Amino acid sequence: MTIELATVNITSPGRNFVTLKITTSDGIVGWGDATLNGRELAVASYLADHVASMLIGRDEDRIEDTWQYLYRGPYWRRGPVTMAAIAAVDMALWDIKAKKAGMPLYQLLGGASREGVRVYGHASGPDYAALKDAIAAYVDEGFTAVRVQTGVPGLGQIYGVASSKPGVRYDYEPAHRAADGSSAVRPTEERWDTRAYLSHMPGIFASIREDFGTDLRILHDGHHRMSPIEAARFAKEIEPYDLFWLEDCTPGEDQTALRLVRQHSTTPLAIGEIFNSVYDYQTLITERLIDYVRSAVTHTGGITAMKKLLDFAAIYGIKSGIHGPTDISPVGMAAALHLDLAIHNFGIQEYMPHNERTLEVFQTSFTFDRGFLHPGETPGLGVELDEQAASAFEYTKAYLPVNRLTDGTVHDW
Ligand code: GCO
Ligand code: MG
Repeated sequence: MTIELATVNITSPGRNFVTLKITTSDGIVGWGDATLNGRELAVASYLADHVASMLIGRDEDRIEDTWQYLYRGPYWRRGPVTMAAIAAVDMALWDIKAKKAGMPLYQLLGGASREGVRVYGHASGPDYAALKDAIAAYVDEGFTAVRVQTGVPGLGQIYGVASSKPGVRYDYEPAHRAADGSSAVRPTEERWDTRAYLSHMPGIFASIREDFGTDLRILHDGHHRMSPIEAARFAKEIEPYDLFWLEDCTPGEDQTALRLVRQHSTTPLAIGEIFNSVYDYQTLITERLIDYVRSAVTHTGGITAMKKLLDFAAIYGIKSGIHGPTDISPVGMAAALHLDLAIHNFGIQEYMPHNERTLEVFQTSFTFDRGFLHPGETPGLGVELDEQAASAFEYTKAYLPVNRLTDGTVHDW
């Protein structure tokens, strides 16, 4: 059998998703997530204009060969657009192979290494009172791990913190459309002051430990906003609050920056959500500068590449912490869950539940129970895109915000 058709679906049930559909000559359909937040159409074009026709007539079972063909073939390597496109093809082919085998994908990856996948939720609030409510709501639902983000006095809206009070959970949306809901023309802008942040956050962690005790796993995302020396000071100062991890404390592209942080602190470090290749981790892993690998299956070349990356990390005792915000579609999330269940060096999985409209468009078979997810027993990835339902939600351009210091200088985020 061969691949007969490869088409790209773009839908926006509250936020944008790009999904690749591969159909085999005997009618088996596989799905792959190709969503790159704020640059969705670039990946859609890469797939539709440059990859789809090459797939036609290929043997759908030759996943490794297809991966190498798409990675080495075009000469231009890596980068989020290319690697998201390759990821979508890879996921769709694994979906097809597992459907043909009549097994959930995790079985083909070696079978379950655990009963469920521990997840962490996103708690945030403009101030500590709001953050405390949000954490309490997660604890009530059975979550054993929570990422905590909060506003900083003197600063306005900052990334990762829900601004309004839509409910107890204070959900936030990482990308913004225009105020009237139409396509955004340019990103919104936020203001940032690292000094204010560094003096505010340790007290927040102290309050959380006081209110919630020592059992709860607390995670925090620095979102690339600190310099190496600031990150070193911060990581050292928050050691008494026993974080599960401090994520993206410095800008990701400088792997050696984490040497300085490591020299000064034992706070566990996680990095990698903007990485797209195993080479982005070469120094970090071989020098044991991190504790958790944060790549998304969707942005790192798919299941084939993630399995290799995580096996490489395992040799150095480094664990997984796969990226799972709402800009990863349910297809990408399912791919993560199958890997999480199968690999030995699983650490934790990020879980930001999708909204109801998204879950009408993508039918999922994963289940949540008291802080743990399971990918389910449906053959394949266990997610189907309802193209009819998807067609009701037209693509609407949305952008992640840009970050500036209080004097107007463009800053990392
Ligand atoms: C996280 C993140 C996300 C990203 C987002 C960008 O840890 O989940 O930092 O919120 O910023 O995925 O598109
Ligand atoms: Mg992050």
